[in-house]
Amino acid sequence: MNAGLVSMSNLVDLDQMANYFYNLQSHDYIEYIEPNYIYQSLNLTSDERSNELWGLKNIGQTIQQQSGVAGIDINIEEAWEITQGDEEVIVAVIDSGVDINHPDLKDRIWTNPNEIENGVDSSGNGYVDDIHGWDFYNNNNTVFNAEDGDEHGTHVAGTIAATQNDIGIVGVAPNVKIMPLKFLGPNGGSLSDAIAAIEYASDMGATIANNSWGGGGYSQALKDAIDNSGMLFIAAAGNESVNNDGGGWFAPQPSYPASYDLPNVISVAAVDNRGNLASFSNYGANSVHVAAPGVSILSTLPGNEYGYLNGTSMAAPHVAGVAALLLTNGVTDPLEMKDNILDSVTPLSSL
Ligand SMILES: [Ca+2]
Ligand SMILES: [Ca+2]
Ligand SMILES: [Ca+2]
Repeated sequence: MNAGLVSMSNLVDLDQMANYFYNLQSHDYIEYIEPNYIYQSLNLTSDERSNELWGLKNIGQTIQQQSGVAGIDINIEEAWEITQGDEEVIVAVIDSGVDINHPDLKDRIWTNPNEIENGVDSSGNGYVDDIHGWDFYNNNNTVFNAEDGDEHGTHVAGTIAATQNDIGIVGVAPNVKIMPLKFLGPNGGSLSDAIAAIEYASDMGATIANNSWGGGGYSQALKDAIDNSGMLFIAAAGNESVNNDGGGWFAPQPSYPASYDLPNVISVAAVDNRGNLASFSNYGANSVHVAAPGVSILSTLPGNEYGYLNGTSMAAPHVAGVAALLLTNGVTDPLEMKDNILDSVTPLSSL
């Protein structure tokens, strides 16, 4: 006879339990007896607030007053059994600035291997002292400016790659590097700066770019820059609650850059911790490819802070992190990365 499993769901006093086992175990036909332990779900990592990262691991925990549905997450633990990323993998964050001194980000920031701080363009790429990227908004090498805010890019960077340590949060791909490319200031950014940032990312070795920004009309120049970049271009679908496929009176035009019909673009909608499309999220059966966690997302904020933000801007970096794990695992072609991501999604009835 095989070992039996005894349900211990009823509370008993210890003496009673010991006697119960003693009597059973003395039976000739029973090899051993063990209690059917009830295991508690452990925190995702030792990072202090990892249990708040429902997008990575949703066990039904309540986040900002909304209880989740277990399993509505990106299933990160299975991916991490294979890889948590590699520092050779560079994800460009084309956004506002990134607080490169944040304790959860400082070890995750890309460094230009051919540049030194000496007042001249040592690396010969047209940018002077671009040690950790470039600020296209202020046109200098300071990729973080507290006076500009720079919360947005800092938050996005944390979702992609915050360090696994004992503090704060952990990113989707906690071993990869972030290339901070700032083109958004307090009042937005320009088309020409966006294009320059995309070209920089591509030229300097990023294979994946996160683009949690949008607005403006169709631009052939921007479309060409994305097309020619050779990168996987992950773009937030937008937060206007409209159908990016267009056609309706309320959606006179799609949301760009997410809606450029290019093979290397992934457009990302946002879902909440119950698997529902976020009320603000754009959608589109043809023009939006995937949805990812984008409501009540905890991540890094400037000045050693953490906070919750909502938006398709928060969903896109979850996908960028997944792409970075794929790249680490040998999927080097951006179009293959996209196919892998689109082929591995779990259908949701809300979508
Ligand atoms: Ca340079
Ligand atoms: Ca230099
Ligand atoms: Ca951390």
